[in-house]
Amino acid sequence: MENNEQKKVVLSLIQPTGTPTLGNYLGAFKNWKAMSQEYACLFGAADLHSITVRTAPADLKKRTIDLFAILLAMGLDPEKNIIFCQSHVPAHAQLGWILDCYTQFGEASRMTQFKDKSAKHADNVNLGLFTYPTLMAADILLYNADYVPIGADQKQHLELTRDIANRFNGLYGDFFKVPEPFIGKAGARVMSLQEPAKKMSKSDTNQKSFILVTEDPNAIVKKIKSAVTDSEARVYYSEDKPGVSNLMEIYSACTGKSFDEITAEFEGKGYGDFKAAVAEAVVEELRPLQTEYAKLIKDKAYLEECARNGAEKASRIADRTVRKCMKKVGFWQY
Ligand code: ATP
Ligand code: LTN
Repeated sequence: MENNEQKKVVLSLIQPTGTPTLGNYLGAFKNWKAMSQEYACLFGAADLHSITVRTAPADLKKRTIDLFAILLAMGLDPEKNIIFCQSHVPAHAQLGWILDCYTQFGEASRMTQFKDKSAKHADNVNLGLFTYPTLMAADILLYNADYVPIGADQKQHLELTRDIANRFNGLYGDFFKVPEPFIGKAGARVMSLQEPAKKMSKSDTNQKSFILVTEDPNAIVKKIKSAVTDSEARVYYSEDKPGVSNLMEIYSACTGKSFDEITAEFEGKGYGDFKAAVAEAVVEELRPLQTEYAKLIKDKAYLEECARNGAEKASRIADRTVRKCMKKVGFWQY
């Protein structure tokens, strides 16, 4: 990581729970790419987090490698930034344990993600689900991150991270950097193509509701054609038209056009023309990523080399933090 000029540090991870969607891409990855030019960034796969929900071993491995390749394929530079896989850096689990001991049961019990996920996976309410946020706090605090790009659903976890950091600092003197959330600019919240009141999510059971970043262009066109709209056949942005507004958001995010420009472009035309244009914009937006991904995913040796480099660079920073933190707590060191 080039941090000679004391650039601010940005860290964000994503769970390898499935292939990323257009929502992940427009809502998170595009911001990551923009931030990677300006900040000292760490991005990667939160694979330790993803075993809080039962996953077949082969799936975990494939999804992690896929996600890693996608991060590289979208143009994140592994030389300029640190692109890594959480489980390759043991310091995450080490600091996670320490932070568990500075987090109250009551605090962790209040996390809405814990409540939601334990209801959803009632047959597997494991301790990892409960301590998920302290591992996430470790991810962030290990690298003294200044900014953490996250979706609104993760704000509560970031608040808890700040509380833990402040508590530790109160006990042992200023040690952890207290991070700020970075919520991406408006217009990047992509909704389900079938139920536009819900966000587009890779774990949705309805395949027609999402577009995967690696999806075949013909399938993208089909899914956008069958996206839910309304019967008015006029393209304008309105809360009463969630389906059309969502497609406008997508079109705007891919082309840079404003909503007014889009409305003008489709004045007097029906949804057929509009959907065809949205589909083409999405296909074009994803094309460079897909071309690069197709090359990278065949080159396991290169992916492994990048993962090893990323883990080494991350470990250098993270191991120092853990050592210093353990010293503060009073562990015997030699
Ligand atoms: P899951 O379905 O497993 O809950 P997800 O697809 O909802 O996953 P996350 O892995 O929780 O996505 O999120 C990773 C990042 O992508 C976060 O920064 C989140 O804000 C962003 N993101 C996810 N879905 C969308 C969306 N529909 N629109 C915009 N951003 C999104
Ligand atoms: N919980 C996050 C993924 C995540 C993360 C992090 C995000 C794990 N560790 C550290 C930011 C910083 C999610 O589900 N989106």
